[in-house]
Amino acid sequence: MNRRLIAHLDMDAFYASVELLRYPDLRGQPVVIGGRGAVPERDAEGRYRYARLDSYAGRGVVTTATYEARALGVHSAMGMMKAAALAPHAVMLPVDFDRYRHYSRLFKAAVAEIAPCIEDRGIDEIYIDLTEVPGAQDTGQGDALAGARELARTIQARVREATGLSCSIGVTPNKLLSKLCSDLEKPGGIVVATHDDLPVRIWPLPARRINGIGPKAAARLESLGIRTVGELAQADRQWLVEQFGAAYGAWLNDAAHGRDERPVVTYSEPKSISRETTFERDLHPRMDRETLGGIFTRLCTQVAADLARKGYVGRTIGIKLRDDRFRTVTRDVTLEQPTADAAEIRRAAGACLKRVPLERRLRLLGVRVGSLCRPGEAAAVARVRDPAGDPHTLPLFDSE
Ligand code: TTP
Ligand code: MG
Ligand code: MG
Repeated sequence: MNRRLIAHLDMDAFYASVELLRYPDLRGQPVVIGGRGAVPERDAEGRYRYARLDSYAGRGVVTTATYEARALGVHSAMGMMKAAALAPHAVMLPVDFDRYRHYSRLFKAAVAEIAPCIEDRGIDEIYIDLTEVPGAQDTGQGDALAGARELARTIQARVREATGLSCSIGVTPNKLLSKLCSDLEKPGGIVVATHDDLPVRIWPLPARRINGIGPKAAARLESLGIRTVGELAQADRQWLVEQFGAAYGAWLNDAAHGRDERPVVTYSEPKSISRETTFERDLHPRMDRETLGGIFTRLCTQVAADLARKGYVGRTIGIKLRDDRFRTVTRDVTLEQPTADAAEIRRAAGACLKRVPLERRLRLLGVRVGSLCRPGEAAAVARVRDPAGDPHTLPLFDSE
């Protein structure tokens, strides 16, 4: 039987690397992507003039940074002001999602030419099932994984050829380990590993590096004296079940031992489509009523356009508010019929808003549409739903 070979591929400093393609003179420099600044313009000699972080004032966050900026302590999700304190001379570039989406499609298409079984995990990463790809199972002199290694190199080279960008790849028997391994030798890394490599390569890592151990679980583990994956692996399975419940406890034990049988799922429907915005300054529900109303309507219009572009309608309309104390509130409502209509979304979102006590200034507003389906399926879904009464049995109907 074929040995299971699952790859995880993640692009290196993705947004930043895409920007460096058009501003190659920035290579080797600390660069931070974030905020809504202006696109760089050329001076009289034709050289780009870049904004520096120390000129930034506002509340934007860093989406990503080049490895040179990371060396100064800057990282994703850090406030731009804080980043400016660490790296005042770093170049700052505004985000350009359309461009990143374009390169995302390009690299995925390039991989698909070599290995078609791909699970899309977001803008800059994918899982690839290499098990059946010709050559993947080849063994070389003293290297049972020579074929896998060679294939990973081929994929990496093909991605570079198609996009000019570098990526890192982990290849192991499963998704969990591959996701960990793709991150081990970034940038440009290829890590091929088996269960035998677990003690040396995986167990020293902090437990929170495992996809599925979030900040809360990590803190809980830490309070129980478990910091590394290895320490987690040593913990008694039954004890973990007692601490974390049957499902999660058992999963923690499996994860620490590198056990994961999840298949590579080649296609997935989005669960919801949403838009949100953080204001330049906190807005007061009454004093800034008009401004807020305008932003609210615009978010609904954008979500409606996103739905139309992606070809979905949705039944659950939700809102998200965050106040000046960072308290986040969500409300949603489920409609009789799914919709992609901006006015209808606006009405439903407005009804949700009425259910929130608006006492403090707001810093963020978001609108989402969930329970998505394709327009043609809407009627069929509604029909099947009634007698069954169980939305989970229905294809393409994710009740979240
Ligand atoms: P990542 O793959 O997490 O990061 P990266 O590609 O920038 O760097 P690495 O080499 O470590 O993989 O995320 C992919 C892109 O997603 C990233 O370029 C920007 C965006 N992003 C955010 O907008 N906010 C975030 O908090 C993170 C983590 C990423
Ligand atoms: Mg990445
Ligand atoms: Mg990623």
